[in-house]
Amino acid sequence: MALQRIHALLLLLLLTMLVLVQPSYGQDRMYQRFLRQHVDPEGTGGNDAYCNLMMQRRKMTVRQCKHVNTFIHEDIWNIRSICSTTNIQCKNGKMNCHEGVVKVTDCRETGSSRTPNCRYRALASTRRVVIACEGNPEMPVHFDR
Ligand code: PAX
Repeated sequence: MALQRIHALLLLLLLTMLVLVQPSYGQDRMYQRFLRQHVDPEGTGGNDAYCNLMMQRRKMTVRQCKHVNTFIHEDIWNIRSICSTTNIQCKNGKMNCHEGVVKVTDCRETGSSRTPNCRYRALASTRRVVIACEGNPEMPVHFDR
């Protein structure tokens, strides 16, 4: 009887912990969008063809050509670890931004670009980036600069 109660209590504790560490639906949706738009750990990036293909593949050319987009070439755990660095101010004034140095490809739309044939100029570098994070545990939800 006592053993059954302990089992029930342990199960309840486990379920409570699972609920607590789950991101909310909205945050998870924003995190998934961040992954789609900004994370490409395998890619080396670097040239215009990469941007032209990836911007289309990651669905940023559907209704209009997204003007600027950065792909980060780092493991997702490295990117998530940026969220545990000191809070800094985002462009919108919120204090949930964090900075880190990562390998990136910045894709910038060219003058001749027209949807659906969006065209980009690529710039590969290792640079300081600023991302906004939310949730508990904190996860990236927005690329600030
Ligand atoms: P977003 O669309 O601006 O923000 P992006 O990376 O796709 O970002 P919704 O529900 O759509 O409104 N947001 C935030 N959430 C939490 N905390 C803070 N501080 C915050 N700021 C914004 C994605 C969602 O995050 C919310 C925001 O309201 C969105 O939620 O850059 C425009 C885009 O270009 C990218 C980054 C932006 O796209 P802009 O004009 O603001 O500078 N981008 C920009 C990039 O990829 N690389 C770059 O170098 C630059 C400069």
